[in-house]
Amino acid sequence: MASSLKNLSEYNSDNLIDITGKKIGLVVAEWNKAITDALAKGAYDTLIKHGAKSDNIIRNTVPGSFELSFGAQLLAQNPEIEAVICLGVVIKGETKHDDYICHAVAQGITQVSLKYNKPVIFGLVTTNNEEQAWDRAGGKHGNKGVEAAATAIHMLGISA
Ligand code: DLZ
Repeated sequence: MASSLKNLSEYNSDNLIDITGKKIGLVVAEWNKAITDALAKGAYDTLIKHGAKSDNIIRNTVPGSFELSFGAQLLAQNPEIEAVICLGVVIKGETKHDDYICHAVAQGITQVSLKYNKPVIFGLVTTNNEEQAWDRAGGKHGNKGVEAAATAIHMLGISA
Protein backbone atom coordinates (compact mmCIF):
# COMPACT_ATOMS: atom_id res chain seq x y z
CA MET A 1 0.00 0.00 0.00
CA ALA A 2 1.34 3.41 -0.90
CA SER A 3 2.02 5.69 2.01
CA SER A 4 2.24 9.45 2.13
CA LEU A 5 4.61 9.23 5.06
CA LYS A 6 8.21 9.97 4.25
CA ASN A 7 10.63 7.13 4.57
CA LEU A 8 13.25 7.97 7.20
CA SER A 9 16.05 7.49 4.70
CA GLU A 10 14.77 10.60 2.88
CA TYR A 11 15.56 12.62 5.97
CA ASN A 12 19.15 11.57 5.59
CA SER A 13 19.69 13.79 2.67
CA ASP A 14 19.59 17.45 1.91
CA ASN A 15 16.14 18.25 3.24
CA LEU A 16 17.46 18.38 6.81
CA ILE A 17 18.39 21.67 8.48
CA ASP A 18 21.98 22.65 9.20
CA ILE A 19 22.75 22.08 12.88
CA THR A 20 25.95 24.08 13.16
CA GLY A 21 26.12 25.51 16.66
CA LYS A 22 23.59 23.12 18.13
CA LYS A 23 24.52 20.87 21.06
CA ILE A 24 23.24 17.31 20.86
CA GLY A 25 23.32 14.60 23.53
CA LEU A 26 24.03 10.98 22.68
CA VAL A 27 23.34 8.21 25.22
CA VAL A 28 24.67 4.80 24.29
CA ALA A 29 24.00 1.53 26.13
CA GLU A 30 26.93 -0.85 26.62
CA TRP A 31 25.04 -4.13 26.39
CA ASN A 32 25.84 -5.55 22.93
CA LYS A 33 28.57 -2.92 22.81
CA ALA A 34 30.05 -3.73 19.40
CA ILE A 35 26.63 -3.19 17.85
CA THR A 36 25.78 -0.06 19.84
CA ASP A 37 29.18 1.36 18.88
CA ALA A 38 28.23 0.89 15.21
CA LEU A 39 24.92 2.67 15.86
CA ALA A 40 26.73 5.48 17.69
CA LYS A 41 29.16 5.91 14.81
CA GLY A 42 26.25 6.15 12.37
CA ALA A 43 24.56 8.77 14.55
CA TYR A 44 27.77 10.75 15.12
CA ASP A 45 28.72 10.78 11.42
CA THR A 46 25.21 11.93 10.49
CA LEU A 47 25.29 14.81 12.99
CA ILE A 48 28.71 15.89 11.69
CA LYS A 49 27.50 15.61 8.09
CA HIS A 50 24.72 18.06 8.91
CA GLY A 51 26.98 20.64 10.52
CA ALA A 52 27.41 19.62 14.16
CA LYS A 53 30.82 20.28 15.69
CA SER A 54 32.47 17.36 17.42
CA ASP A 55 32.72 19.34 20.68
CA ASN A 56 28.97 19.90 20.57
CA ILE A 57 28.14 16.19 20.57
CA ILE A 58 28.03 15.14 24.21
CA ARG A 59 28.24 11.35 24.52
CA ASN A 60 27.38 9.43 27.68
CA THR A 61 27.43 5.68 28.07
CA VAL A 62 25.09 3.76 30.34
CA PRO A 63 25.32 0.07 31.33
CA GLY A 64 22.20 -1.20 29.55
CA SER A 65 19.21 0.05 27.63
CA PHE A 66 17.15 0.20 30.81
CA GLU A 67 19.39 3.06 31.95
CA LEU A 68 18.90 5.07 28.73
CA SER A 69 16.04 7.12 30.23
CA PHE A 70 18.11 8.29 33.16
CA GLY A 71 21.09 8.99 30.90
CA ALA A 72 18.78 10.98 28.62
CA GLN A 73 17.42 12.95 31.57
CA LEU A 74 20.91 13.99 32.70
CA LEU A 75 21.58 15.41 29.26
CA ALA A 76 18.11 16.84 28.62
CA GLN A 77 18.19 18.90 31.81
CA ASN A 78 21.20 20.80 30.43
CA PRO A 79 19.61 23.86 28.80
CA GLU A 80 22.36 24.02 26.18
CA ILE A 81 21.53 20.57 24.79
CA GLU A 82 18.73 20.80 22.24
CA ALA A 83 18.07 17.14 21.49
CA VAL A 84 19.07 13.76 22.89
CA ILE A 85 19.53 10.54 20.94
CA CYS A 86 19.23 7.23 22.83
CA LEU A 87 20.87 4.14 21.33
CA GLY A 88 20.63 0.56 22.54
CA VAL A 89 20.25 -3.01 21.35
CA VAL A 90 17.83 -5.35 23.11
CA ILE A 91 17.95 -8.96 21.97
CA LYS A 92 15.25 -11.48 22.85
CA GLY A 93 16.22 -14.20 25.27
CA GLU A 94 14.44 -17.02 27.04
CA THR A 95 12.53 -14.68 29.30
CA LYS A 96 10.43 -11.56 28.75
CA HIS A 97 13.20 -9.20 29.87
CA ASP A 98 13.26 -7.63 26.42
CA ASP A 99 9.60 -6.63 26.68
CA TYR A 100 10.09 -5.03 30.07
CA ILE A 101 13.19 -3.15 29.00
CA CYS A 102 11.70 -1.89 25.74
CA HIS A 103 8.48 -0.69 27.35
CA ALA A 104 10.38 0.99 30.17
CA VAL A 105 12.66 2.80 27.73
CA ALA A 106 9.79 3.88 25.48
CA GLN A 107 7.88 5.31 28.43
CA GLY A 108 10.95 6.76 30.13
CA ILE A 109 12.28 8.69 27.19
CA THR A 110 8.80 9.93 26.28
CA GLN A 111 8.54 11.39 29.78
CA VAL A 112 11.96 13.02 29.50
CA SER A 113 11.09 14.50 26.12
CA LEU A 114 7.83 16.02 27.35
CA LYS A 115 9.25 17.17 30.68
CA TYR A 116 12.16 19.04 29.11
CA ASN A 117 10.29 20.01 25.95
CA LYS A 118 12.98 18.78 23.58
CA PRO A 119 13.33 15.83 21.22
CA VAL A 120 14.55 12.61 22.82
CA ILE A 121 14.94 10.01 20.12
CA PHE A 122 14.14 6.31 20.54
CA GLY A 123 17.07 4.57 18.84
CA LEU A 124 16.48 1.15 20.32
CA VAL A 125 17.09 -1.83 18.08
CA THR A 126 14.91 -4.70 19.29
CA THR A 127 15.53 -8.01 17.58
CA ASN A 128 15.26 -11.77 17.93
CA ASN A 129 18.98 -12.35 17.54
CA GLU A 130 22.36 -10.71 17.05
CA GLU A 131 22.36 -11.14 13.28
CA GLN A 132 19.15 -9.13 12.94
CA ALA A 133 20.69 -6.44 15.13
CA TRP A 134 23.80 -6.21 12.91
CA ASP A 135 21.49 -5.99 9.89
CA ARG A 136 20.23 -2.73 11.44
CA ALA A 137 23.61 -1.41 12.53
CA GLY A 138 25.20 -0.91 9.14
CA GLY A 139 23.96 -4.09 7.44
CA LYS A 140 21.22 -4.87 4.96
CA HIS A 141 18.59 -2.83 6.79
CA GLY A 142 20.74 0.27 7.13
CA ASN A 143 21.90 1.86 10.34
CA LYS A 144 19.28 2.83 12.92
CA GLY A 145 21.82 5.20 14.49
CA VAL A 146 21.85 7.18 11.25
CA GLU A 147 18.05 7.21 11.25
CA ALA A 148 17.89 8.27 14.90
CA ALA A 149 20.23 11.20 14.21
CA ALA A 150 18.25 12.17 11.11
CA THR A 151 15.08 12.09 13.22
CA ALA A 152 16.69 14.37 15.82
CA ILE A 153 17.72 16.86 13.13
CA HIS A 154 14.26 16.75 11.58
CA MET A 155 12.70 17.45 14.98
CA LEU A 156 15.07 20.39 15.52
CA GLY A 157 13.72 21.90 12.32
CA ILE A 158 10.10 21.85 13.52
CA SER A 159 8.81 25.16 14.74
CA ALA A 160 5.99 25.86 17.17
C1 DLZ B 1 19.79 -7.52 31.86
C2 DLZ B 1 19.80 -7.22 30.40
C3 DLZ B 1 19.48 -8.22 29.47
C4 DLZ B 1 19.15 -9.61 29.87
N1 DLZ B 1 19.52 -7.99 28.15
C5 DLZ B 1 19.82 -6.73 27.72
C6 DLZ B 1 19.84 -6.45 26.33
O1 DLZ B 1 19.60 -7.28 25.45
N2 DLZ B 1 20.13 -5.17 25.96
C7 DLZ B 1 20.41 -4.17 26.87
O2 DLZ B 1 20.67 -3.04 26.46
N3 DLZ B 1 20.41 -4.44 28.18
C8 DLZ B 1 20.14 -5.68 28.63
N4 DLZ B 1 20.14 -5.97 29.96
C9 DLZ B 1 20.59 -4.91 30.92
C10 DLZ B 1 19.49 -3.94 31.35
O3 DLZ B 1 19.23 -3.00 30.32
C11 DLZ B 1 19.95 -3.15 32.61
O4 DLZ B 1 21.22 -2.60 32.37
C12 DLZ B 1 20.04 -4.03 33.85
O5 DLZ B 1 18.82 -4.69 34.04
C13 DLZ B 1 20.37 -3.17 35.10
O6 DLZ B 1 19.33 -2.20 35.34
